Amino acid sequence: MSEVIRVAIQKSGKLTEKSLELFKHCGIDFESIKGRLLLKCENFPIELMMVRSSDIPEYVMDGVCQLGVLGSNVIEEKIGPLGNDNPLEVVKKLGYGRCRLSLAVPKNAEYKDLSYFNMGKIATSYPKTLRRFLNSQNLEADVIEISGSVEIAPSLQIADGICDLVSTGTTLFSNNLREAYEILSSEAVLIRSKRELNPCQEKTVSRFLQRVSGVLTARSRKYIMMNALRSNLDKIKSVLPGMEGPSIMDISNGGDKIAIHAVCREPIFWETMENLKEAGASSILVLPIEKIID
Ligand code: PRT
Repeated sequence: MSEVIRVAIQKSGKLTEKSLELFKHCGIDFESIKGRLLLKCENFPIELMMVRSSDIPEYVMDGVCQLGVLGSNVIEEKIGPLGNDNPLEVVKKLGYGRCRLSLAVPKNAEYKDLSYFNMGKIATSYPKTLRRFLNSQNLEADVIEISGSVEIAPSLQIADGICDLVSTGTTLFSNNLREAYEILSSEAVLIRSKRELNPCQEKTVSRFLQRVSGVLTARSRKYIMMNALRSNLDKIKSVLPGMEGPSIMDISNGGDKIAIHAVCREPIFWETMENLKEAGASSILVLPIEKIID
């Protein structure tokens, strides 16, 4: 029974670099052979299949791949909304590739609310998601399917608005458009089929997920070290929300001074460090954490 699992990721595009980086941080090394679409790994029972994002849902559903990394917007478009009826499930949100699918209108359009689109024309590369949204809002509009450069449609006067992915908003701005309504938000997710795998593959999936969780948890936490008088400990604890611990250590020849070490779940800003100093802490160090297994 094979324990090897195949994971589909985007071959080249907005999610590729961050996805490869995630595998690297999980300690999973792939042979790097330019142009090869199936990459083997020597230190983990995993193969990486480099494909187009839009093909990933099918590959995972058909069992060609056991896992896939893609934007959740692609699942919505290709298969349908996530939930009980969807044969795919999200096993981990990955926190990158964040964007939103939005309706946008020409900058000078008289847009007040969604009724602007009723009986109008909307250009999009996401026709299924858009039609579902229009139905849910009891709106009727002509959906014009365009596979790329959707932003140009209103200036060519073939549409009254568009429905496209937005991240920074720069593309809309440069095409004299403005965001009118967010239909859904998206980020990169790790998906699998709801069908059971063989027990050895299930074990590999669990091991892989543990590593991914370890990397993502570590990214959201920081390790903080400082010195202070023992009498200031309570004040210091009140400055640091989301602190686990802390560990308290005596400092040799430090008198009443102690060393305080803790893992923080919340961001530590310069203001937090200034407040710590005011509460009596000195030699404050904030360090990134590479991996965590709870
Ligand atoms: O792999 P395949 O060719 O099938 O997919 P693709 O052509 O959709 O690839 P790609 O690389 O464009 O997008 C891959 C995934 O990245 C998408 O499915 C989203 O989940 C995610 N993502 C995140 C984005 C964006 N941000 C994004 N800004 N995908 C596309 N864009 C485009 C958008 O379509 C528009 O043209 O960027 C433009 C807008 O960006 P801003 O920053 O100017 O607002």
